[in-house]
Amino acid sequence: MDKLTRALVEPQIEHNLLNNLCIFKGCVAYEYVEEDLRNKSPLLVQMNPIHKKIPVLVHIGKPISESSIIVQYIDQTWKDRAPLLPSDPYERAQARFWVDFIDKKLYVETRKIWMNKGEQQEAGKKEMIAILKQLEEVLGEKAFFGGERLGFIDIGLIGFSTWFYSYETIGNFSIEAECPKIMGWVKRCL
Ligand SMILES: N[C@@H](CCC(=O)N[C@@H](CS)C(=O)NCC(=O)O)C(=O)O
Repeated sequence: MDKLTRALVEPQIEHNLLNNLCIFKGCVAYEYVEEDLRNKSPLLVQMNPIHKKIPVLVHIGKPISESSIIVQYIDQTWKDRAPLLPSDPYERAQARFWVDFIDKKLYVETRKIWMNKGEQQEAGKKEMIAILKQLEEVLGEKAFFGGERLGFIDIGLIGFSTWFYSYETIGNFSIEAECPKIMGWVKRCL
């Protein structure tokens, strides 16, 4: 049985999100293992000796690390049951581009909101809203970034939404007011 050391997303949204993904609907058996990051298990250290971070997917005894690499591995391994990336090479490249954009930009800019006050915090808020507006354009009128069903970009972004409430509280602003389409998408995902 495969072991999924913590899922691809934050635990509080895990179960609802996983229900949306065919791979986790019983098509593929897996075991979910919680990690205490203050007291990392020997399994985690053994399976991800370079970064010692979650998530790690262990498939047939072999570990795969880094969220977006895990999702691409799942897509390729269970393509018939759980296609997550587009089949068209150009569209696939575009999906990878946006996940890379989310990974590189969103975390860095949103950190400014909770790490700072005053001008730097304001700059973080402005940048976060600009990033989300950009992503709203990518979403367009589709239900999900992947179209009718969750795909690579949806999985890449949804984990960040668990922090939205904290950013809004710390930064005293409303993401819903600024980016209603993104908040509508979050609700559809969950
Ligand atoms: N780039 C990695 C980041 C993984 C990551 O930062 N994991 C955090 C938890 S969300 C972690 O394991 N932190 C423990 C540590 O840094 O020691 C990915 O996308 O998988």
